[in-house]
Amino acid sequence: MYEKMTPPLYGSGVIKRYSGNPILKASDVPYPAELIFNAGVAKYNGEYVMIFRNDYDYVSGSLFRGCNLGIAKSNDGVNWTVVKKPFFTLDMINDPEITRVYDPRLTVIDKELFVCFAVDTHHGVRGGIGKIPPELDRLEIISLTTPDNRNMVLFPEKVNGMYVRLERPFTVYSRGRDRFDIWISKSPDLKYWGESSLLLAVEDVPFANDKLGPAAPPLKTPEGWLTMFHAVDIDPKRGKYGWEDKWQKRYTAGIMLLDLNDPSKVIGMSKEPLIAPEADYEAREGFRSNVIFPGGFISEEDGTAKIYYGAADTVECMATARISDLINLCNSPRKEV
Ligand code: BMA
Repeated sequence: MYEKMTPPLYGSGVIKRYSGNPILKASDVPYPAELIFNAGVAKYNGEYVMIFRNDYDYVSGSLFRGCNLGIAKSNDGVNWTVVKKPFFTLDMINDPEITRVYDPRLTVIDKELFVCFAVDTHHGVRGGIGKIPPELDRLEIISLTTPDNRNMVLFPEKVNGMYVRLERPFTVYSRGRDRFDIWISKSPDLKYWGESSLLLAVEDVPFANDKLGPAAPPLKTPEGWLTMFHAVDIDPKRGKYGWEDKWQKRYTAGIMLLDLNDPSKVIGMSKEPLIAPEADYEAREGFRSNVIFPGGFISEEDGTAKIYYGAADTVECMATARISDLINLCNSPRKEV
């Protein structure tokens, strides 16, 4: 099965990488920072807000002693200024059970800012949802899943009176180690979640053989919810990429359309990656080369979208595309591979 995935993958021609990539890197951050990546981005109260992951104090292998969340602001979504102090550090929550909070995704719902995040604990990985007040100075936790779950993201509005989230449980026993799919759940209040169903399985995605995960809040379009995800293929023949001794995975971005009235139905999907690691800062440099990890998807008035993604688990990058082109990709027939 893995053999099939080894050929190079290329992203879609409708994507344009920002020529000044990366848009945020460790040297832009005014406190200890080594890897700046996997950010959530939202347009909120007249400006662009980004909350990014910062891994620092490198030990060896994949181990960093520190991880916090930083915050940056921008007037144009391109040029960012990092706020002097981190937005979130572990000592702000005084819970010895929690060892790390990371990979934030921001969603504005009814003019309020919410964040989903992954939480490592001594008893498994949990998906968190929190509210961020207008001062952007604290995280108010609303709910945490049971382990193992992460990569959660909220829709930007209720659908048929219910909040909706995408999520990625780790079905280690039933699906085998690393064969993880995207699920969808509903809630009346962001706290209690249910009516869960499978949304997209690894075998539905021709460019994945390992696992999938939700990316950024879906964009509402007349054709459906335009929804990005990440897709992972693993190739045991890959050896050392980046700083680690062994890194055999490749993360790409995919795109699909979900039914407007019933987002648990996938109504279209590009059968090829939307973004594959191709630029040096994605494919050849950094801590874990070959990683595209999208977390922000912002629609602009001119019909384009800004896509924000972590590259090589090292820097934060941006690409743009016309929303109509992205919709066409989801509706285009499968190319034979
Ligand atoms: C996933 C998460 C992400 C990371 C990716 C690639 O499992 O840990 O935060 O970007 O791996 O290393």
